[in-house]
Amino acid sequence: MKMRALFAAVLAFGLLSGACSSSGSDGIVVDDPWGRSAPMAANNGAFYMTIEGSDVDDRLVSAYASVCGTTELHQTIVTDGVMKMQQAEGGIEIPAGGEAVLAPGGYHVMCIDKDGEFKVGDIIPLTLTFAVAEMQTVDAEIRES
Ligand SMILES: [Cu+2]
Repeated sequence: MKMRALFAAVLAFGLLSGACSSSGSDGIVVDDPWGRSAPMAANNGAFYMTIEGSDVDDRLVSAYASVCGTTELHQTIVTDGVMKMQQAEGGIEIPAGGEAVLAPGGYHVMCIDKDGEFKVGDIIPLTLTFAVAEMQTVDAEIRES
C-alpha cells in the first residue's frame, strides 16, 4: 500500500515536471492586466500589467482597445519636479528572461478619448502587439484608481 502511494507520487511528479519543461520559456506572459476606474466625464483611462519576457529580447510596440479612440504607450517622467507623461519612444522593452512593469507612475497604456465609464469590475479586452512575439489579447479588469 505504502509502495503504491509512493509510486503514484513519483509518477505525478514526473508528469508535473514534464509539463513544466514543455510549457517552456518561449512565450511572453502577461500578468495581472488591469485598468484604472474612470468616470464617463474623464477623457482618458490607463492600463497596467507586468509582462514576462521570453527567451529573446522583445518590445511592446502597440496596444488596442475598442473602447479607446486612440491608444498610446506612455511613460511618466519627472522634469524639474513636474510629473508628466510622454510617448515611450520605440515601445516598451521586454528583456529576455526579464520583465516589463507597467504601473502607476511609470509605463502605462494610455487610453485616449475613451468611450463611456470604466467601472470597477468591468473587463476590457486589450490587444497587445509585440516586435517579436505573437499578438495577444488579454482581459484587463477595472479596479479602484
Ligand atoms: Cu499617459
